[in-house]
Amino acid sequence: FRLHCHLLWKGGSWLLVFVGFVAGIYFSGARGLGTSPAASCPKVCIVGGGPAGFYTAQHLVKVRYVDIYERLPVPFGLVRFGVAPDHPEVKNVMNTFTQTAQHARCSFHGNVSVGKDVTVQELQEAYHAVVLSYGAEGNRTLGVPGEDLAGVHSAKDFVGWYNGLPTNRDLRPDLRCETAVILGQGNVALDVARILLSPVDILKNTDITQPALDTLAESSVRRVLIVGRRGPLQLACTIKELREMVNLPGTRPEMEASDFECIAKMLKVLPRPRKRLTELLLKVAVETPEETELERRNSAKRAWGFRFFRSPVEILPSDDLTRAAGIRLAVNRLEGEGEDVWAVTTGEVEDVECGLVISSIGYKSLPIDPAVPFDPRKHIIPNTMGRVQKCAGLYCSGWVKRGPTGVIATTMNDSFDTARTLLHDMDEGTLDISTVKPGSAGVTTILEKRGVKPVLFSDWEKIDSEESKRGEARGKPREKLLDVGEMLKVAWT
Ligand SMILES: Cc1cc2nc3c(=O)[nH]c(=O)nc-3n(C[C@H](O)[C@H](O)[C@H](O)COP(=O)(O)OP(=O)(O)OC[C@H]3O[C@@H](n4cnc5c(N)ncnc54)[C@H](O)[C@@H]3O)c2cc1C
Ligand SMILES: NC(=O)c1ccc[n+]([C@@H]2O[C@H](COP(=O)([O-])OP(=O)(O)OC[C@H]3O[C@@H](n4cnc5c(N)ncnc54)[C@H](OP(=O)(O)O)[C@@H]3O)[C@@H](O)[C@H]2O)c1
Ligand SMILES: *[C@@H]1O[C@H](CO)[C@@H](O)[C@H](O)[C@H]1NC(C)=O
Ligand SMILES: *[C@@H]1O[C@H](CO)[C@@H](O)[C@H](O)[C@H]1NC(C)=O
Ligand SMILES: CC(=O)N[C@H]1CO[C@H](CO)[C@@H](O)[C@@H]1O
Repeated sequence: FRLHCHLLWKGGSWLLVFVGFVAGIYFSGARGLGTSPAASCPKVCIVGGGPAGFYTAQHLVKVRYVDIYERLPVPFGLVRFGVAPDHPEVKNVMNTFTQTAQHARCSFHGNVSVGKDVTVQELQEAYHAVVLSYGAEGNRTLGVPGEDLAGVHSAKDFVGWYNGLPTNRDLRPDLRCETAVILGQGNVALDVARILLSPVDILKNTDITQPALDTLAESSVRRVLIVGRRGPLQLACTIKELREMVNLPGTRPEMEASDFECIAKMLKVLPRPRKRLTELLLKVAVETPEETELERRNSAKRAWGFRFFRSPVEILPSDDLTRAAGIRLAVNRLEGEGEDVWAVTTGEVEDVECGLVISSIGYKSLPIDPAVPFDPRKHIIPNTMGRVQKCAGLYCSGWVKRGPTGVIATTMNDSFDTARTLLHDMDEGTLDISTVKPGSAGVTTILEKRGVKPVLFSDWEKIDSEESKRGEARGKPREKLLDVGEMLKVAWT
């Protein structure tokens, strides 16, 4: 076992390995691969194969063995199942993740649901450290009557549907209505609005799933309202995403000028990113457009707009009570000052007719295993700089560490931070790595007993090439497999 360990380690201690082997001497108690060839290999595993998992691994593989356990047979988390199909450049990070997965000290084990197929305690018995990077797989709920009606979806499910997440394959949203209301004004809300309104010609060469493309081609949705409980100065999307809406072919903005009273005079006190976002918003919402823009808007068949100062009160049912036919919104005013501004209702309400309601008010992490502490209020794993509180050897990174906000670069930074914390603990001796642990060999035995067969990275590469092949036939970068059973079949043949 130790010899095997040494042979895998290519990082500059070959001579020592040789000397150690010939002499048959095994030093004991030494810590860290680099310090002595005879030290046991400290082993780390990561739960979740999204950006947090891969970036944590990227930093750790420089000096440690790292195994990644992922529930799905396919890697990359929200880069595959979240990032919009018309943002292919964002998905280039998959190349970096692939390099990490192919590193000699990294291995990927898909189709393993931690908390179900193997417990966190079992992982801790097999590894010196376990990093939880399993993201935010739940959605926040509106908590209003009518939320369960047909025609009401969480953005998480809607996005999962057009991006081929197996659990959302059967969502089949009904798009035979004129108006869709999206609740929430973050970047996810804008992704959903853009997908609903994009000309199918733009989407057809992306990796959007074919069933979603077919449904969108038949869509009657002509108007998308993006509703926020606070005002234009609290808009949660970023400027690049707003600009994409503004420039979306075949659409015109439809705003209410009264929402923007008093905004212009605030501009000069705003910090720079907020100022630029607000300037663009004002340009679109209240300024008189130039001639060519006016013509463009007049010929547009579809419309989108923000509605501010509105909170959902109730989803209104159709006459036969079977599905959503509208939404009742409470009219708000703002209280507080500066960054700390919140909405209070004025008592006034307003009804909007719509056949589709998409709630995009944020994702939510879920507890994974009773052995892991969980903050039921913040919906994160309580941690200090990535160390799970009161659990030696447990760490966390990504959305489950910080909450469901931040772009991939933010997730990268905080994953590197967690990896540094972990290595620091190993080097300082606060994390015990003196005992020999079996690593993936131990977990594989447990999984075998339970009839769970992992999908290795080389298996995923078969799925990947099958998807590329199917995509090529349609002029798409890939046509995703939508069914776990089919993924497994391709992986294992
Ligand atoms: C719709 C959407 C679009 C986005 N678009 C962009 C964008 O264009 N640009 C950008 O920079 N950022 C974007 N982001 C943000 C970015 O996706 C996140 O910052 C990042 O994905 C968070 O990484 P994570 O690894 O913490 O979570 P995730 O990406 O969710 O990864 C978690 C992984 O853990 C796995 N997992 C869950 N439970 C278990 C379990 N029990 N056992 C094993 N594995 C498990 C999941 O299957 C998943 O693969 C977007 C986010 C969303 C929601
Ligand atoms: N292209 C990209 O770079 C991209 C694409 C998608 C996602 N992402 C990132 O992924 C992260 C998650 O995005 P997100 O859009 O889900 O989250 P988000 O940016 O936090 O936006 C959530 C929105 O929901 C609203 N909201 C929350 N609770 C509400 C409630 N109870 N009632 C009414 N409205 C409520 C928020 O309004 P309040 O402000 O009033 O709370 C906000 O408008 C973000 O950091 C985002 O930037 C990036
Ligand atoms: C969000 O998730 C809950 C379960 O946590 C579910 O019951 C609800 O229908 C989902 N959808 C919406 C729109 O909130
Ligand atoms: C990530 O960290 C670097 C270096 O500390 C910093 O310059 C950058 O702004 C950070 N990016 C994000 C998105 O937080
Ligand atoms: C988590 C998961 O999807 N596990 C699957 C792994 O593969 C077996 C088939 O061998 C499925 O039955 C499991 O559901």
